Amino acid sequence: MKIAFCCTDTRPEPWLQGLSAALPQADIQVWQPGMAPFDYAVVWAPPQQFIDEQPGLRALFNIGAGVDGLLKLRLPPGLAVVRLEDAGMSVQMAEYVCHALIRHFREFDAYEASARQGQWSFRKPRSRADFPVGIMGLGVLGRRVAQAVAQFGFPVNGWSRAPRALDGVQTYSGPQGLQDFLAASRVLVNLLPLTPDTENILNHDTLGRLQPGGYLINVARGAHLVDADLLALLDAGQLAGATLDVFRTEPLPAQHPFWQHPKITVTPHTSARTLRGETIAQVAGKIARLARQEPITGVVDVARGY
Ligand code: NDP
Ligand code: OXD
Repeated sequence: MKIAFCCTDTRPEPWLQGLSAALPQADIQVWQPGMAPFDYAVVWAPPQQFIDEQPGLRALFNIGAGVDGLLKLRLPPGLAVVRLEDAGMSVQMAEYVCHALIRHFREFDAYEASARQGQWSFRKPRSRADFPVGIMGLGVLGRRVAQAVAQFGFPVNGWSRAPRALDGVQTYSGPQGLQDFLAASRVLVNLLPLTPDTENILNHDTLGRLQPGGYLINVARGAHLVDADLLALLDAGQLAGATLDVFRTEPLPAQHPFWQHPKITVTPHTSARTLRGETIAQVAGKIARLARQEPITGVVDVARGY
């Protein structure tokens, strides 16, 4: 079988080595324009030319969880698009969200400021009951994050498209459940895929429905958030702060107001990185299953967008 590797901004050699070790019978090559047909492809942000030149692919393996970028390309109808399912990302996401949440809840920024001034000053303890955490998206990553947050004793709400039941989580679903979900939450964690239904979902109306002193943690995609609406709510004192890992334009442009805003923490799209070893094991396992005509999980519903 022939496998193309076509990943922008990724050094191919260690991937080729790892994939070849996992699939010794496969012929794996870095794609170049004009190459003969491949059976499968391992991709991240491939050019349209790659898709156009390889109409006979059996499956496209995205080495990330989100496929919004891939689905912007013109794909042949019926091509199986396969996303990464966890592969070591959910625990990273849980670490990141719990860190941001606890840093805010325990007021570590204020303690750091006091320490810089040599001040030994306590702050009044706050109650977890006053900081219900709402998680948008109860998929592979959202469920792991919900579990981790619940372990710390915060009340946890979750919102998904279809109704979901999750131990220790008050769940809501669909457009009809959104307002109640937001009204029940003070800290909002976004783990939705970016689709036509979810673009701009973090806006003045939705963020304004959070409990007073709301806090946003956006770890999904920059286009979920209306930047100006977040700034307006922070500056009006309606939201207490935000931790943002993803942005409409990445890298975040040097002049963007998020960089300098005192209530915003910026990180460079690093909350859950693709881990090469886990990813190769998952992708190679699925290619082997497909080659044996067995079913696989993680196939994206292209019409739904995730
Ligand atoms: P999943 O596909 O497993 O889960 C998606 C969840 O979102 C599901 O619960 C789904 O509902 C829900 N959802 C989708 N559309 C809607 C909607 N219109 N209304 C309500 N709920 C909706 O995705 P993952 O958990 O694996 O990943 C989530 C996202 O995280 C990725 O798409 C990616 O954008 C982002 N990501 C960011 C990373 C980073 O480093 N910052 C790293 C990895 C991922 P239902 O359960 O009903 O289907
Ligand atoms: C992903 C990402 O979707 O890294 O996997 O954002």
